[in-house]
Amino acid sequence: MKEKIIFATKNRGKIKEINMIMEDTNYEVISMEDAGIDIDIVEDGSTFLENAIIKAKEVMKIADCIVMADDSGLEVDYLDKAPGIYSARFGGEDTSYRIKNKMIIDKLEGVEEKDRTARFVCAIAAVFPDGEVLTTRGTVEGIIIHEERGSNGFGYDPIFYVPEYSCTTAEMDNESKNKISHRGKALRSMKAKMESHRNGCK
Ligand code: ITT
Repeated sequence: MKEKIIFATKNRGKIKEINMIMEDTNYEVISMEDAGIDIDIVEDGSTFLENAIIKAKEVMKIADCIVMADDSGLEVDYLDKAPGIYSARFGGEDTSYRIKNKMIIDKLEGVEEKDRTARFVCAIAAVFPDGEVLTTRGTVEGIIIHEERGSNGFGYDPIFYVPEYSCTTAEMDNESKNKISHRGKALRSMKAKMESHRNGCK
């Protein structure tokens, strides 16, 4: 039987991507909602990693299995790496991504291609019932384009163009995005670390 992991997120886009990556493991990843956990977590860390640990530990207080969480976001170099850890709150928590994306595009008005560099960052924390914490991080580099393109993915995907693939992450299917994405990379590293942890290595 597969071992259960609760992924401490309310973001359905993330759960969809995570389940695809964890499919071939001995773990069954379930959302907080599926675990019947409905709590609001204050993400008051100063880095992606601190926030990921905060989320996982907060849920661990009321869970009986491994809890994993990620904190992720978009860093735009021209905006001094904003919105960064404030990506979900940028322009207001309840503001649609159509508007948030437009706000980023507007802030980069007139900015040359070479200065439109950005990256998605993802930090993942896995907290075990014995208190052990494993962490990983992944990034993907891209540029901010001038208008939204594509309807897959979520959040800032429609304005995040990956030159290597000549498309935005919203124009990739889930499988392709997972192969190159910040979350895909961080999660595959986490899979490897958990395998070593299972075998008794640090
Ligand atoms: P949880 O905290 O419940 O997991 P959240 O959406 O608030 O959900 P974060 O705090 O990690 O998640 O905020 C990340 C935000 O960064 C997310 O809402 C998106 O706006 C953006 N983001 C992260 N990964 C992304 C991706 O793969 N594609 C597009 N946008 C992404």
